[in-house]
Amino acid sequence: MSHTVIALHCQALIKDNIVRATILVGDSGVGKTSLLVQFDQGKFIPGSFSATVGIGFTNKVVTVDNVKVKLQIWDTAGQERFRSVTHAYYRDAHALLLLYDITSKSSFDNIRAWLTEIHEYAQSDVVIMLLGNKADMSSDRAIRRDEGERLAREYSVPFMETSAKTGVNVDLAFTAVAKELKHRAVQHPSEPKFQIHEYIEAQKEKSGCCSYF
Ligand SMILES: Nc1nc2c(ncn2[C@@H]2O[C@H](COP(=O)(O)OP(=O)(O)OP(=O)(O)O)[C@@H](O)[C@H]2O)c(=O)[nH]1
Ligand SMILES: [Mg+2]
Repeated sequence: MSHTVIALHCQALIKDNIVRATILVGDSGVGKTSLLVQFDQGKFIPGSFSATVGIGFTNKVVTVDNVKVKLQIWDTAGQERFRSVTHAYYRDAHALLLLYDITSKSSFDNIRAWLTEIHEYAQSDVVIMLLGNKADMSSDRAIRRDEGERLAREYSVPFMETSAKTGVNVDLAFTAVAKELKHRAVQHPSEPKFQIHEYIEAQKEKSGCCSYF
């Protein structure tokens, strides 16, 4: 085999096997595990809340522009006593979904502390997305959507409201991250740069369109 053929062959292998680590973080009870179960299995298990102990692992393959992106998703425990376990995973994460609960002001107020922690422990180029979860609970809403949008703008991170219960925007959150990671890994010179903010704005389901909000 010539060098060119070997190089092309290796490139194809890399293209077909993009593996990227994505970490879910946020206060206990905001719905990280529920979001992941909805994304992975398409279901929501109502009932008593069972807090994650330590960390959970799920692999999920997302196909982006005919390229398979394997997301290794790390579901962290939000409880304070597991914080040192979470810290150990930040460094190897390529993407990070940061959640708050739209019915919990304290989970929203803690986002700034989470971002400080992320900037301290994670890689500087980590893809960050802010998610306001439990968007189906409109009657208990404590944080308006525009407050989430404003905070996200302040930190230049994309934002959307999700519901692990109804599934609203759940696939989109993970797909947008997978697309960003794929474009970073395989950037064709002729291709325009992927704009995650624009993609999300065009795809997301907003208040007004759905009865959930
Ligand atoms: N209505 C509604 N309830 C939700 C949603 N997401 C999670 N819940 C509920 O909120 C509670 C906490 O959800 P979890 O997914 O376990 O929360 P977590 O963020 O993983 O919590 P830790 O593992 O302790 O960090 C559970 O009772 C869920 O059923 C949602 O989108 N809508
Ligand atoms: Mg959990």
